[in-house]
Amino acid sequence: MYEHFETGALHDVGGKHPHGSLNMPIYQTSTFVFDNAAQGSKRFAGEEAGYIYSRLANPTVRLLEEKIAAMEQAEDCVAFSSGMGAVSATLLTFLSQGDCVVADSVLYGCTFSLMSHVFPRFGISTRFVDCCDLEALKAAVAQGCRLVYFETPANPTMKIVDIMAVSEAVHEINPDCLVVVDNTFATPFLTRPLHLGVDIALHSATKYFSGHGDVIAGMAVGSQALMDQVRNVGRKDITGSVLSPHDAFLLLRGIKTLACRMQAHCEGAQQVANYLSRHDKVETVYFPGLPTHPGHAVAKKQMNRFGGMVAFEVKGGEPLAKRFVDSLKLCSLAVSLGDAETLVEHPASMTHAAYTKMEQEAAGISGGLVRLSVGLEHPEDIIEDLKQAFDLL
Ligand code: 4LM
Repeated sequence: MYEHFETGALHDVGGKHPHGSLNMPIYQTSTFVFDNAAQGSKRFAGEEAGYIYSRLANPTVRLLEEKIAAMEQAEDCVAFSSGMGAVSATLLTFLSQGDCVVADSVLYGCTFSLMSHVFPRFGISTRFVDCCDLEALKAAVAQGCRLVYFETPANPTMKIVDIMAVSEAVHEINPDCLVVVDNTFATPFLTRPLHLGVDIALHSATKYFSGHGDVIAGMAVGSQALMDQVRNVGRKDITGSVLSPHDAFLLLRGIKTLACRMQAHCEGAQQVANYLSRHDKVETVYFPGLPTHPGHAVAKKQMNRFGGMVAFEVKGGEPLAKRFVDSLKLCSLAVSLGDAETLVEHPASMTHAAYTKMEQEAAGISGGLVRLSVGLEHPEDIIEDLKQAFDLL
């Protein structure tokens, strides 16, 4: 393991690859041949190390898992074929009928949907709270809870949750209650949640890990004991949400440049947020790097920089927000985030459309809210595009 993040992201765990290949080969195989029946039985019994079948493990995917575990300074990582694969497989590994989840009210729309619409079908309930309100959180956990779940920065409002304060409060009430954070917006380059007391961190690796808008993938990281269960139950048996070796290769390529891309995303987002905060057609800017953001002090404590995501409310609400996004030329109107290109979307009608109007209001997702994933273009060009779109309002 290397001391500096940049070096660890570039140099492979475990050294050289076959034939001196600089990059890990793509082991595009579903299955692995045993020497004999005795060897096959031993592998199945866990008495001999070695590959069996790519739903269980694959060398290219395994290297990626080891690399991401090292980046998060976690004991292990399990890769999935999507971020939602990571979320659902991890949650279903640990939740049973009759269990209760306590979750923050601001979540990615499909995660919210899973908890509020799908889990009840299996007898799993969710109490939604504001994890910034520690008293409300403690009261909800004290009523009985198997797992606490939140995002920080949260999608799409950029709410910052104090990871250490939440982990300590929850574990004090119930040491067995799992604290799970979705670390997609921060990445381990900005925040390492396991150091701050959470049990499991999740990622949509579709976003910054890939960085190029060409892969759908997810990750779970945590202790060996927890990840063994996630791998053997949530991935192998429940969801079968297996990452393909080719997508693992693309992710290994993407994460070589994660550190320098994140620096540029953070720099661009800060400049864009500063510009927006001075614009008279903007009601509010949500970016943790602004001193006016309610989570600024906590963000300074738990993030190395403030990330590449910015949200803001356009004055005049939904009609003007939609006219604004329709007028952008450089920024692409698309969901997803963390790509090289700047992406813009309207959360209330797109990523968070699964929330009812009332739920959106409670979570602070207004019709005027616009979300920007600041890309790697020159920040002045992004600002110029925003300016021409505002001028048309
Ligand atoms: C989006 N997000 O917001 P896959 N966790 C977080 C996310 O933002 C997402 C996922 C998990 C968006 C997708 C369209 C915080 C996704 C789910 O899309 O399944 O890799 O990740 O624009």
